[in-house]
Amino acid sequence: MSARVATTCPYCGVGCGVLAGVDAAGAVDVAGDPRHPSNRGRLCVKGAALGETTDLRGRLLHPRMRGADGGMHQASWDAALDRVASGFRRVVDEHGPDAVAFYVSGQLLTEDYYVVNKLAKGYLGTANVDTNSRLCMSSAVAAHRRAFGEDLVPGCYEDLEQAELVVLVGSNTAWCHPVVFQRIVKAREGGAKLVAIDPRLTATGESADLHLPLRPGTDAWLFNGLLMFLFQHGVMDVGFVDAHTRGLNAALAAAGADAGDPAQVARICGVQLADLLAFYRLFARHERVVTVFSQGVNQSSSGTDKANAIINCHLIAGRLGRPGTGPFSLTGQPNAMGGREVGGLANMLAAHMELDDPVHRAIVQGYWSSPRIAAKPGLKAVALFDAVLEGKVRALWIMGTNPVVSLPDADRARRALEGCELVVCSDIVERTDTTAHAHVLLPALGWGEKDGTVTSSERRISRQRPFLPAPGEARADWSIVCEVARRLGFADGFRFEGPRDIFVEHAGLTAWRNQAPGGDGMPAARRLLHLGALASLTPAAYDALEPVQWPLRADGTGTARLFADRSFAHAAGRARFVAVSARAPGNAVEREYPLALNTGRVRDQWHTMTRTGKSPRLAVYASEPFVDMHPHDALRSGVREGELARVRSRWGSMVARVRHGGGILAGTAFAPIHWNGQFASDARVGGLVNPVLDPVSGQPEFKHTPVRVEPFPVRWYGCAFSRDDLPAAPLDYWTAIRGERFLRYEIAHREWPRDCGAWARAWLGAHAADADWLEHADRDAGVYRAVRLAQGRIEACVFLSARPALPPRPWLAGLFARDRLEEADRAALLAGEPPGGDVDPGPVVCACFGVGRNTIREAIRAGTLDTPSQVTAALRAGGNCGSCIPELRRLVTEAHAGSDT
Ligand SMILES: Nc1nc2c(c(=O)[nH]1)N[C@H]1C(S)=C(S)[C@@H](COP(=O)(O)OP(=O)(O)OC[C@H]3O[C@@H](n4cnc5c(=O)[nH]c(N)nc54)[C@H](O)[C@@H]3O)O[C@H]1N2
Ligand SMILES: Nc1nc2c(c(=O)[nH]1)N[C@H]1C(S)=C(S)[C@@H](COP(=O)(O)OP(=O)(O)OC[C@H]3O[C@@H](n4cnc5c(=O)[nH]c(N)nc54)[C@H](O)[C@@H]3O)O[C@H]1N2
Ligand code: SF4
Ligand SMILES: [Mo]
Repeated sequence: MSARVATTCPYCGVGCGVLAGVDAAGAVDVAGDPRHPSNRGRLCVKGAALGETTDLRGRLLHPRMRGADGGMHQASWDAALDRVASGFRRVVDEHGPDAVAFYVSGQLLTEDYYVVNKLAKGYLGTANVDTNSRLCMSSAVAAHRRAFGEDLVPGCYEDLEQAELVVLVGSNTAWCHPVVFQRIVKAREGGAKLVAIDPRLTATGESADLHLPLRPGTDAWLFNGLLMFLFQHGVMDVGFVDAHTRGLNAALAAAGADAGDPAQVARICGVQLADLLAFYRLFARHERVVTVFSQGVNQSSSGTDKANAIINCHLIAGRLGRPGTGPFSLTGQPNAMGGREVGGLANMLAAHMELDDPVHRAIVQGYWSSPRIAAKPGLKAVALFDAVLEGKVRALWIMGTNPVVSLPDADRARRALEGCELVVCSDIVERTDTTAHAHVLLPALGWGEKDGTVTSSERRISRQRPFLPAPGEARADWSIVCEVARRLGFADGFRFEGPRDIFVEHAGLTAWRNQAPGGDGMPAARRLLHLGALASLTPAAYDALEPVQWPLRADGTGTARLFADRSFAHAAGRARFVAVSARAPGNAVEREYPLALNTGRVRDQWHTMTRTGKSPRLAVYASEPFVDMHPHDALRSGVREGELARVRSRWGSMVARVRHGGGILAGTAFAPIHWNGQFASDARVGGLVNPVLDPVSGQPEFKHTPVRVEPFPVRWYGCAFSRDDLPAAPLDYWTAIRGERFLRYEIAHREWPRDCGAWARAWLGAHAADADWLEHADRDAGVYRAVRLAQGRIEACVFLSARPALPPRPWLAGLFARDRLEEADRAALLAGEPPGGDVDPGPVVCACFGVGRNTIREAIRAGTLDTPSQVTAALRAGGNCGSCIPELRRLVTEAHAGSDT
């Protein structure tokens, strides 16, 4: 085992420290870093499975370029970089700098982000640099700037442990920020109260003391109502409001217009008045309150207003800047914050300076000594792709994001790329729905190979350090950008030898003419973002950098909480209340599209699955795209649980498996964001999402699209397992996901194959010389089963049935672990059910130890277990990352409810 390197998890914004290394057999081994303050040794299941995602299968290892024949061919770095540089140069010369654009990602490192932003804004002279953070955090950014004068997250994770009340708004923390959630759960065990505000009853809501299943999009009424309630009940820090804020009266007037009466608010939000008042009273009664919010707030056409409505409630009560208090925007991506710090958004400059402020522009341009500086905001993500479609942007460089999957109205985004003159993609994976449209593909270093820094939700800068060699010809994102900058004639601004050189330049800019307290008093622009103490880091000190929260003091120590001094970044140092007029989502449901589609995440996948899709452990929890519906809506739509359905909006459609049990309100539906053309026939939810935007932030309304659900009639359903990838088959429905020793396919088709046997043999490759083929066909009963063996070992199997009932997949998966199948197994396979003694463990609940739902139910029943921790003691389930503890709790509760009746 090589020495383990301390690095940071590349997934969510919690920013957990990871110790990673390579063992003697070459396998990557990861563990939580007990010294890292964000996680103290814990990892969620995604972090724990990182070692299963670093292999080179599917990696982009060499530059590739589209040739005259339309195909992609391997190219040298020189040729690829020249093509990018000459393409950008030509477009700028002919059409001006705003005809080129960069679309980047909160998964880039701060150093990568910094050089892209510098190249675009300081050298090419365009602010057309936007990022997937537009889809993620931009409403929170805008709300922070309106309230505090700068994009500042006031608190830290410790506040969650010190709070008496934690309110989670539009945040499925249990699944999306699991390690932070573990800290919240611990606080709750210590007596803190937990309220979840989410139209769905998620694993997060199930762990809460109170769940408010509000009507989608109505948060602004709820928090305007809370503001009025606090004011009416005298829950106000008068001294603070008078001395340190502005705008309360206007905010009260706006809130009072339609949220002055809790009964009316309860009606609008669709919640019980008693529950609403219970929440308001909890908030009023507890001094130490943290309100955590994420995409249920941000991804809305009133996202910025919703966030400000939340912040208003903290301002009136003076609850921020002190331990256990504050509004807390949880960031999604590992470096959403770092990107914001370097100004990687089309409407910002760098180091928290504003594009539209001439003083700020002069400061940045002076520091860079750059030939120019963009003077007007660039295009925000959705508008950027519109401009590509309209031919206004002619060269686009996409880095570390997969917009053909993740943008709203994603089919339109795809059309935009199809018609674009020059599409450059830097990625780690060769085949994605986006790279399919590239003219130049540039291989980037991935996690474990790349080197730099990221900033977590609590403003904590941590190092990502390499522990794997650079594969193939892959290069760091920052160095690719610098190479292109040099070829564009900008060598002077991009002479960086390594990420440390970039980091110190960035840190220097944060301090440059920054009149923060303790500054040098020169005429300047005051920003709280201050990393001056890191601006002279030596290479060795950069390598050894310990996690630290900005702003940094001169001695290099960090700051856990902002605003302890009650001083804000607005002129005059006052925070601002924002007058919020609540409004409904951009598109209302209507007769033709009667359901509001909500989209979001599942526990064990990350975004478009290019990495988590490789991990067998992460595949078991949710292995197929689905649409969660209320049973009444399913009945009305003519679809049934377990069958397939088409979900259709005015923008597009997808096909997914119907599910119940997602804790969903009647009139709404939920679909995960993860599946795409690489993993399923037709399950890219972005294709249906309405391109409605928040007018302030430009963030899309991903959580509310009017849709209808239609039956997707098929003649047969099937599943197949195979050790080797099976060739693409012309099926009406397929999904593919990787297991431990196999690929698993779920399939369905409108017609029975004319000759099932011939079809199955061809698909599973049964013509192979040593193939040993077993089959059972009963056309009248509508079943067909076949197994391919080699030397007694199962190689592949397929099951077709007129009904969606097929053999338990965990049983089939287990057979692939054996070297030989017994006679009983063969017979069972042909019978389509496990041999008598085998109990179906059920769908996997604990992915770390592979424990199934049936196994857990049985253990609860047999052992009369009462708590999740007893289940853990009995079965280990829940004992590692803890991601499944909410589900264990539900199984215990269910079992007890069942035994009472
Ligand atoms: N497992 C996993 N974890 C992740 C990610 C991942 O892909 N997978 N991605 C990371 C990223 S980039 C992000 S941004 C975060 C996102 O983290 P979250 O924001 O927690 O995740 P989402 O599932 O997008 O949505 C959160 C919740 O908002 C609710 N919601 C929908 N509409 C409304 C509404 O009108 N009001 C309220 N109050 N709630 C509403 C949804 O029902 C959903 O449960 O997760 C990060 N962590
Ligand atoms: N309907 C709907 N859509 C959504 C959302 C939603 O809730 N609903 N959420 C939105 C949010 S919050 C987000 S953050 C986005 C996420 O959406 P995306 O950013 O599109 O999703 P990812 O799969 O994370 O894409 C990252 C890409 O970068 C590649 N990559 C990984 N590491 C590196 C690297 O080091 N360098 C480079 N160059 N490439 C790398 C990966 O292979 C992958 O192709 O989706 C948004 N879209
Ligand atoms: S909570 Fe999980 S995904 Fe997020 S940083 Fe920690 S280990 Fe990674
Ligand atoms: Mo995100």
